[in-house]
Amino acid sequence: MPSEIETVVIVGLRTLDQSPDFYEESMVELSRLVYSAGGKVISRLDQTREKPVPATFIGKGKLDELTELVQSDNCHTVVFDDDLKPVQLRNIETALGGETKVIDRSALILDIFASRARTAEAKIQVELAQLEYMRPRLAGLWPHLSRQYGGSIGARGPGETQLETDRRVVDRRIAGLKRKLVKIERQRKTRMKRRRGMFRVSLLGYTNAGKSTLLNALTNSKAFAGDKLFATLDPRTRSYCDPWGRRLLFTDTVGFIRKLPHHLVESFRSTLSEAGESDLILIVADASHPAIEDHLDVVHSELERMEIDDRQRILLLNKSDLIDEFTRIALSRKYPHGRFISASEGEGLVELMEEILSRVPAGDWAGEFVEPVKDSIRE
Ligand SMILES: Nc1nc2c(ncn2[C@@H]2O[C@H](COP(=O)(O)OP(=O)(O)OP(=O)(O)O)[C@@H](O)[C@H]2O)c(=O)[nH]1
Ligand SMILES: [Mg+2]
Repeated sequence: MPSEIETVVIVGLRTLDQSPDFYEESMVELSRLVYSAGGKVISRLDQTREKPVPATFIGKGKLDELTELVQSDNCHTVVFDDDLKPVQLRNIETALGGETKVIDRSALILDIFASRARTAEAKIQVELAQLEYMRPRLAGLWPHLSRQYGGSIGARGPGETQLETDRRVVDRRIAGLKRKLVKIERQRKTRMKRRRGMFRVSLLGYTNAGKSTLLNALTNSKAFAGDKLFATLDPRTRSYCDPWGRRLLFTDTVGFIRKLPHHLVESFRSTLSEAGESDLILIVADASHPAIEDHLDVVHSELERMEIDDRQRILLLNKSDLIDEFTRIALSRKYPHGRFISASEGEGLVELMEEILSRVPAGDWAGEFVEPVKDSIRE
């Protein structure tokens, strides 16, 4: 029902070092993130400035404009495309009258992750990232709340005491979650050891590029794929048996996105470490997306950060069914090593599988596939 959908105004600030195209893509992506979180963008506000205003992020005039917009459209939430400092968050909330929720892109992404996490591991990883994100913002929260409860008397003392208590509670919880993750990590290492000796392929790429669809097509399985950002949070590993009885493992991964909150990257590091153990990386890109170049930049810088940019890889220009001949020629000039495929329509998949199999080194590794791993593979 329309009245139940959260209505959102998105706000962006283009600093002069950002190209208009880059900025525009980021804003379009922010709308998709809002949609993926179950909200609906009803208005958008943009500002170009040399740099953000320390106290309020956007300028005073824009903030007034935002206040008017929020009131006239009766909107529930304002989402900023960049991270807000605690003080900025508080000042903006106050300017908007305290009734409207104000969040930034990181909080929105964390929210989507929280709603998608299914396995115990993903839930812990997301909660950890949320707490780490929230911790420095607690400081802003308390004076704000005490003001709401009226007057300034006692606002500092109890506020600070409460803040300390809250910080301790959050710290304890963070420590507990980290301990749990270490345990899960150990189990993961054992599982990965069992998989040694098998040829492992990881699918990496920007969110919505088609990784899960490709995993399904290559291994004839049914991992969830959907036209939402971050459809996959609990990556699956599927096995594939080639005509000679050799078994390969394919692992799907969480998609990347620009400005991915670093707490999330940190807590998902162990999940991504599986990719670090792989023999071959398939980089999946959405060839039909106008920002494919930016997407690949984000993916490559994440690979560098994960220190797996030295691995054998194949670049896949997916969704080839959606592009015209002109785009195809332009992309093949730009990415001469890229392979056009369509994970959903099947183009290029047989050839891709042949290419993958040709990279499996000869040797006796295939002999190690005794019965086994089935259950651990289908986690
Ligand atoms: N037309 C077309 N659509 C595709 C193709 N491959 C995937 N899609 C669609 O693109 C959307 C995203 O696909 P997913 O496989 O979920 O993408 P993903 O990379 O796993 O995304 P995340 O899990 O969010 O990171 C879905 O709606 C798919 O049906 C393709 O080759 N052609
Ligand atoms: Mg997926």
